[in-house]
Amino acid sequence: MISVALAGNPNTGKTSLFNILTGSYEYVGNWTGVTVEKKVGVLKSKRGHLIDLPGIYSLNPLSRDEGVATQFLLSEDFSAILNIVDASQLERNLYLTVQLLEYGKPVVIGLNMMDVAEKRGYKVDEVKLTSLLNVPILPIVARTGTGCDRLEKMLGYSGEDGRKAEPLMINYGSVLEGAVKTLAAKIPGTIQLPKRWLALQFFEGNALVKELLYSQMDTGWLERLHTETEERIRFETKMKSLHQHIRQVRSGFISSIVSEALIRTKNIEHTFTERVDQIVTNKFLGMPVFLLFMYVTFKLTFDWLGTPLSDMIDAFLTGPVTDTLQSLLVASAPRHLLKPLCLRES
Ligand SMILES: Nc1nc2c(ncn2[C@@H]2O[C@H](COP(=O)(O)OP(=O)(O)OP(=O)(O)O)[C@@H](O)[C@H]2O)c(=O)[nH]1
Ligand SMILES: [Mg+2]
Repeated sequence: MISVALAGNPNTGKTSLFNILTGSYEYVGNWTGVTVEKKVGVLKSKRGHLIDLPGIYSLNPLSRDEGVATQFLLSEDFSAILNIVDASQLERNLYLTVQLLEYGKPVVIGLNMMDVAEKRGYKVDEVKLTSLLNVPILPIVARTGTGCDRLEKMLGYSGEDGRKAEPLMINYGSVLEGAVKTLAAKIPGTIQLPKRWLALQFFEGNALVKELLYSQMDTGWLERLHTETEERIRFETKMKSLHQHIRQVRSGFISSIVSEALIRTKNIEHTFTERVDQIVTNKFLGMPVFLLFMYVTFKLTFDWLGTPLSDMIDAFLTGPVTDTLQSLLVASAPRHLLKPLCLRES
């Protein structure tokens, strides 16, 4: 029986693919320590289980919820990873893919949202991508199920025999490569996880990996190694941190792959949303635009609209509404009852 982890960025079609491959959930619970749903299903072919991991952009968790996928890689026994990639956001999605490939378990990539990519004027050359990443890649449409059966068959090839895949090797430069080797050699045999991946994640600042290594190794030595390596990286690469250096090397690797595997089929005019996005997410314009919107919202609420509106409502209630009610009451209710209470002055 194979056990496959379904991983990918948020909103890339994981649940759609999960439903197509399994039919239904066999088990729905919570991951330990967090209120994130844990969904496990049986593959329709009855070959094994599929585990739906929460959507993440990177294995370097920013919150406890995001840590679920990393915790899974650190503590669970599984045979393969099914990585779903949004073809219309290829560059961004490949960041997680690279981290998963560095782990060294068999990975199969389902290239989803091909229709969206096509609409945006892109085509992904999956044959090229397959050879560049050295991993099986299949285009799918998770919404309709197109290509999903073939993907499932590939999973069997990757995970059934429990063989290890060759991890992706990116060269992070002599300083970091040296430090990674030093650390990997010192990680005790009790931690039965890919040593190079652990070392890279440690230097990248992955809190869960740090916690694991600190619990079984000399904390002072680890901290010194991290600080010394970071200082040398700062000196040699002008990067601010190890995290930034690793991110930059990976992004360079991904850009070179994308430039070869992504083909522009037609020049599509930017949509209105994309043009607005360009302005509001701009490095320099973003914050002033945000403050301007906050100012306008504040002024609208309290000055331009709020005060005149509340004055109008007030005038309406104390004017015509009160007068009409007063006349109605005077006309309908017994005068001797109302007069002493509210109509004394009239
Ligand atoms: N156009 C298009 N839409 C798709 C495709 N696959 C899934 N979708 C749609 O994308 C949306 C998100 O799909 P989900 O399956 O919920 O994605 P997810 O990765 O589970 O999302 P999160 O759990 O929120 O991270 C849904 O509206 C799907 O119908 C596809 O191949 N093409
Ligand atoms: Mg989902």
